[in-house]
Amino acid sequence: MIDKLDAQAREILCQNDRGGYTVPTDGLYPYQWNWDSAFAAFGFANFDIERAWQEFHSLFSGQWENGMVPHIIFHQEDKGYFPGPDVWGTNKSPLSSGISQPPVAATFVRKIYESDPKAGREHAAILFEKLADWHRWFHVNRCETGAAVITHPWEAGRDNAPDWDGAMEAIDVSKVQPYVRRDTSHVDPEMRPTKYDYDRYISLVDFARENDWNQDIIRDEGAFRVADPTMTFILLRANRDLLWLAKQLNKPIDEIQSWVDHLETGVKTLWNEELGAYDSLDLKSGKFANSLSCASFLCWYGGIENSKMVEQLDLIFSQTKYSVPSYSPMGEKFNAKRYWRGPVWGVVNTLIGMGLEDCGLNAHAQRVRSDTVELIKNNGFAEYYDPFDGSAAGGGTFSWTAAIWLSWASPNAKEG
Ligand code: 9WN
Repeated sequence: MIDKLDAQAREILCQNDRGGYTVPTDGLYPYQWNWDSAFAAFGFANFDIERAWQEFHSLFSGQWENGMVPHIIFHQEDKGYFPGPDVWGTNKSPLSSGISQPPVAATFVRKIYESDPKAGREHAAILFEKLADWHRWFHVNRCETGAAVITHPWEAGRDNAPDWDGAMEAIDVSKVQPYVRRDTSHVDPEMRPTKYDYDRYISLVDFARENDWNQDIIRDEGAFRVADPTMTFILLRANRDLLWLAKQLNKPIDEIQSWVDHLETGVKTLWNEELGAYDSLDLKSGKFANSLSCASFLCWYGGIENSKMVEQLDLIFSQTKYSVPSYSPMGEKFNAKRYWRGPVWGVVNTLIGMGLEDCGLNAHAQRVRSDTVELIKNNGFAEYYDPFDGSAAGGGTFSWTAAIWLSWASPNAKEG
């Protein structure tokens, strides 16, 4: 059974390979997505390390002059996805979106390099400078209050999380032109964000495009600016791994160390005492979201230990058959099927599990891993899963779920 799943996972990655870059799944997501791609590389490294390195190089082919690495690279136009390159209007080559995504890449570059330093040294040296430029972009443009900030829900990779509900209310959608969504023709609309959400997603893109993606204008006048635990913990971890790479490659370390120090202090601004957890903070209103989400549990991945968060995780474990739900089942906005408002995501479980293990919380890490194994074994390589009955939701034959199976969840995984 396990060997069969390993073979299936490899087959999914190969099927979703478009020649040097991997699409998340055929149809629903026909382009290269940023953090999906880093996960795909982590999966490929299990059986084809050169292909893994190639995935990073194709991702960084989309890097902007200012260091930003876009969340989507539109290598080949495809009418099956909305919003396409014309809506983003970034005029970059290759065509790309104008926002970023959680920078898991440095962490997977490190892991893949460590698995075979000889094969990886040259690749890691090329990628090091690009990663540093990208992380610097976050620190210059997105870390003004200490924690890392997102300017669009898509940037956190948790599109319709309840975290953004408050901030979304304030977005003006009166100028949004009629549009046709494509996602709901691939997947049950009940499992996707609503039209209310999409109108706001597009309004934010329209504003940034009309202002030529100028980061100062987006910061000062944009309608959405939320300090987010996903971005903060992932960037903190990525900086720690970049620092490790710098030492291996005899590169300067002071600037990277200052980024680590900055975020170690910055995460404290995300502690919501009332909730007793790390939370998203709307910088426009100054209000916490009051959302206990899967991102709250990325603290260990960021290298931050917190005993209250262990209690919170124990409580979450007791609520559903499969953990970790993307939003607390005790929260009033919980929905077991709707995307980032309840379902379990294997990729986030991987990051949470890695963090727990790094911090010596082995029993908790084991629970997260075994739930992920059961979900995949019983329901296939889905985009996400219902936390109560485990049923598959969203897209199928999903690259990042196949990747984390191969490199983290499978009993045969190197990381396992
Ligand atoms: C928008 C590709 C991406 C993931 C995100 C996930 C979803 C896109 C969408 O799919 O977002 O970026 O159209 O719904 O939320 O995390 O990277 O798998």
